[in-house]
Amino acid sequence: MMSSALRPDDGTGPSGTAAVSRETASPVLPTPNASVRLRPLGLSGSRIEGGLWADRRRTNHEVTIPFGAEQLEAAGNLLNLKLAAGAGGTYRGANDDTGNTAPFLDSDVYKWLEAVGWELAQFPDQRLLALAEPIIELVAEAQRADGYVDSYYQAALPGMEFTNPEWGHELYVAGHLIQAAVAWRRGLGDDRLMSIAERFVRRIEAELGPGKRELICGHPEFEMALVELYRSTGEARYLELARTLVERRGHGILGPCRYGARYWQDYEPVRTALEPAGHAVRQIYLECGVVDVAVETGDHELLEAVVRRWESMTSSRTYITGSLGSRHQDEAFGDAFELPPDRAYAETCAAIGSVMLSWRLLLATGEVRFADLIERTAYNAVLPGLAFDGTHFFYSNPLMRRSAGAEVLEGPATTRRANWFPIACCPPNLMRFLASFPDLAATVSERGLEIHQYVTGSLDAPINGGVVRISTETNYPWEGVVHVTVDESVAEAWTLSLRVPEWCPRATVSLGTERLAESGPGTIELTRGWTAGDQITLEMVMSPRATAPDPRIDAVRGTIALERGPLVYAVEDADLPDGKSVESMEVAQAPILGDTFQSEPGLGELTWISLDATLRNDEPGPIWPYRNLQTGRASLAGGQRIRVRALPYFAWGNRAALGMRIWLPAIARKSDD
Ligand code: FUB
Ligand code: ZN
Repeated sequence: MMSSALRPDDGTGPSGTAAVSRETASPVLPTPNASVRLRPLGLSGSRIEGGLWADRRRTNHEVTIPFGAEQLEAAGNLLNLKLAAGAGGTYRGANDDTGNTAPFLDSDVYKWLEAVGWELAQFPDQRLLALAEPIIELVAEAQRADGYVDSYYQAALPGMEFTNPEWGHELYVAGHLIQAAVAWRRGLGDDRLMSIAERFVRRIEAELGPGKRELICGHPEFEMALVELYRSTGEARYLELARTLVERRGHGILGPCRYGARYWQDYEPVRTALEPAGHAVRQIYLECGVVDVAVETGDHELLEAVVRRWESMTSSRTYITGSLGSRHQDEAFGDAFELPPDRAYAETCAAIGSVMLSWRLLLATGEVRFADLIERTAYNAVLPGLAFDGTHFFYSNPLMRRSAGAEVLEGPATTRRANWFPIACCPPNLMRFLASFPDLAATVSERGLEIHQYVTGSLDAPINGGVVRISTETNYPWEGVVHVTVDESVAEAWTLSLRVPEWCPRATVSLGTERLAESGPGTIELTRGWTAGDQITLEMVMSPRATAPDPRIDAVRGTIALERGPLVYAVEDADLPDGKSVESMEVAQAPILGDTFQSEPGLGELTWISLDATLRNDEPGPIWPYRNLQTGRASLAGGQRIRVRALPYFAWGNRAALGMRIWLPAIARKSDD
């Protein structure tokens, strides 16, 4: 149940804001001419009303976003904009690992504003509006007469605008400003941020638009934002600028950096690059812009190039959680199959970017594999980033924490969840992700309505000139049963498409007592004349399973992971006998798995998986950790046999104990063990 503070939008918008005609409230809204198969329903057409996502989204609205405003104040992000607006003082910003002041603090303000825009579009709330109003005014005051607005260059490096395309992040910051502006326009009919954003883009165009200096930004982001600006304003020159920037990339425009040109994807044109490379968030955000340009210009070759890299990414550079980026040093994709669990960087933003990319590819192609990756990533790579209390975050999301590992207290590699980060980055990205998440649940097409993500909620879809209204009820992801009720339909037949996830061996669909279809992974399409009151039940077989990694992922060879439905599981020290560590745990290669739905203090209701495990009696002290197999035994097995329980990975790190692992060493039992 939504609390009383979260009442659905009554359509009037916040008082005192300039009303413009409303577009569909969606972050990605292809034009009618775009080459896409599916179209978003937007936040007024796709609503989440109960279950796990409703809970996390309520925490986001009531706790995380207000907390974010406090942190933006405390960390200096707002102060910097005040300096740009003429106040006295010194620019504040944490140093990055090169010792330079991070130049992109404004982007966190814009991500936060975007989150508020999408939230207010769904749930009018004077408290949130009152937090956002002065910040919007502050951005307006900070903007210079020539349209430029970037507090770093205004307050810390005046006169140096557009001199450091590699690290300056100016277009990255502008991209986030545009996305916030799009949220406030589409969600609320409020154009104040939009006019600021357009004036800034004109200033940027004058500097590096077509026929001007051949610049690109070291951090992609502006490209996808520009396409959205084109979609919202109808101004073709924004699309042309996005296309130009996409085509410029890959020709060595940016100077070399210590990690090489792959770091910022300037080593190979986007049409010919075969693999994802370099900094994960940069690569993923670039891909989003490339897809947007491709579908708006009908450039199939460009789209195919992205799909090719998506396939390379998913087949060899994606963690089981859906996370991306195995290298801390440069926050980068590693080599193929370089996926260490304990040293995983797996930035929350890279996972959010992965969802953003797969959503665009889903709209473009209609292929269910993209919705599958969205599901895996949303549950197992994005959700873990936010603690249940709503005020602690993970930036990096490793798949293992050592029980006695070194405590890192600050920065992206914090061992425990942190309140905030010196360079915030991921928390406000989580806020905007959760705020706009319902948009990902379903789409509409020429054929009918497609349901991609299973939630309790309701959908309104324009079909055959009328409106189809659907409500869905489910206890997903804990159970695989989804009830779909047609509340209102149109006279003509239309197709209801239901995704059968990649993890599901078998699903059936019934209408009342009549069995309509049965399927493995893929899509069940039901075409008929639907009438109000029709009740469809989708039943997906959901049981715990053990998963083995590809042997080429050397770091986890000889282990298994536990999964159930869309969720990846982990074992935490908190669930072992006192003093025992997940590091000494061994399980069978094909364990017998049980599952129980139960409530746990601090964690709420979760389905746990149980299995037998051995906790080895590891020798204490400095012994040689290798054994001669000619003289020793094949396994260290022997120790305490216990029944252990695993929890959904997204719930880890909410209790005091440190140790956690997803991949469990699996021992083939031999008679002499
Ligand atoms: O450079 C801006 C952001 O900071 C990147 O997207 C993140 O990876 C973090 O490094
Ligand atoms: Zn981040």
